[in-house]
Amino acid sequence: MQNLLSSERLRAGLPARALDTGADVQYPGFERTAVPAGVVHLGLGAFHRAHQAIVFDRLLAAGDRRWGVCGVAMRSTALADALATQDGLYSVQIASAAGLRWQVPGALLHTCVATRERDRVVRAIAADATRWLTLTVTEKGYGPDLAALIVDGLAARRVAGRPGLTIASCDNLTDNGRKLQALCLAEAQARDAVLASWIGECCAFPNSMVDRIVPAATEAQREATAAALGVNDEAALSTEAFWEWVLQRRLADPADADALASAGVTLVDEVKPFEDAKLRMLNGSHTALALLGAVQGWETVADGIARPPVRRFVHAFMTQAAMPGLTRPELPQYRDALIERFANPHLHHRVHQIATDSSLKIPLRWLPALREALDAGRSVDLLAFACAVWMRYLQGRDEDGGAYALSDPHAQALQALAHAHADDTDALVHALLGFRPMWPPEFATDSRWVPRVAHWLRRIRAGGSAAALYEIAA
Ligand code: CS2
Repeated sequence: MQNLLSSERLRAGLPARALDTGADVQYPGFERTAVPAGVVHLGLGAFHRAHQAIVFDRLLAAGDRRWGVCGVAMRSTALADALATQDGLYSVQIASAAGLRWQVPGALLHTCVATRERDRVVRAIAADATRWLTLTVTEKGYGPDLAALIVDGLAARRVAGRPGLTIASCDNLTDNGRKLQALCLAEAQARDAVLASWIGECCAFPNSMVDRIVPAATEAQREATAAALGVNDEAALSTEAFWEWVLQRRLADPADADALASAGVTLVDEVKPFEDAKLRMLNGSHTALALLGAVQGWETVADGIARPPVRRFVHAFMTQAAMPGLTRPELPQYRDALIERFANPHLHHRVHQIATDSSLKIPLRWLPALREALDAGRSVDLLAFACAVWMRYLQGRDEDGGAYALSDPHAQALQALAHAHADDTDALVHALLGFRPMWPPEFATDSRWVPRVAHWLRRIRAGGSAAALYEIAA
């Protein structure tokens, strides 16, 4: 079987059908060799390659040559190297109600690895052709190492007399652009006040909301691609047809707004209504579903949605826990569309993937809604149930006795608490809600919250999560 790159049609950059397998495939619609990298992207995971890279591919196909990508894996050498041997090409399977189609985006031109080739990354950020820096480094990526890398690149740009960049965080963080800006400015300030003010004046850090469900790539996906396209692809991905990118109109080059809008990006002055709706409704219920799925032993989000009580719970969670206080237009339609997206049977979005780093996700996804519900005197039961499921999840064993490992920076500390108080529900709830890296102090003592979490954890422990779910979703 041919490697993806060895297809003559791909080399020529011609739109064509797959190698006569009959699959519906869209190849890059532009001559890739003539394109410089105008974007440096940090975090070469599946999400970027199925989201921003496809937007940039559209712009390139429309003749705007400024959006080629230098993709930086933060650590994973295997992925960056596999992509390098395929000349940056990979296939994305897109599953909608209308069926399956494939796209091979051509925007990714070069790859490198931050931990292995740091100088190359710094030079790419400083390069003349570079205009944008985009990021998908996950919640835990926003630390001093990231700031140092970006600021090294920006310092080199300034010394070379080059203009500033648009630096767009595309991670699921509240106020992602502002947070990244604060991180970079603090790092720059510690080195050199002039550099810090140059960054403040010349670089733009828009907030953004990005959305597309992109499960982690699997061997099964690689095999499906080989069967459908007749090529081997070590970096094959699958995703849904839906995507959304809402970006704050705060760009180093304001003219980029029109370019991005022409490719389907929504430019707004205020991202918050979109970001809040997405974090609380999509990501908030994703986390609740993931933890419940891990405890009940089902594999994917779609497996869960296929169960009527789970579907009822998600509907109730979005409607009663997440939606009050949100201002994105047409919330009921947004909710119904989300539940349909979760039900997509082609996605194989594993609950354990979403449960990764839950201790970092829960504060972003559940706390704002919880705080508002408490302030408004509304019931917090759906959130308390979800929280109790998280506590049960920390046991590391599903309800059929199957063991699983937690992938979470706080796993050890949390599991130690869970085991220390395994026999006493109230003590366990008290200890876990007192875990300061996750919960602000008031959530350890609030008499409208703590007893409800304890109530649901007791129900789950006594009769199992399915019975408790049946009650809460009734
Ligand atoms: C998911 C997200 O893994 C997770 O935590 O909630 O990756 C989710 O699929 C995306 O944000 C959808 O846009």
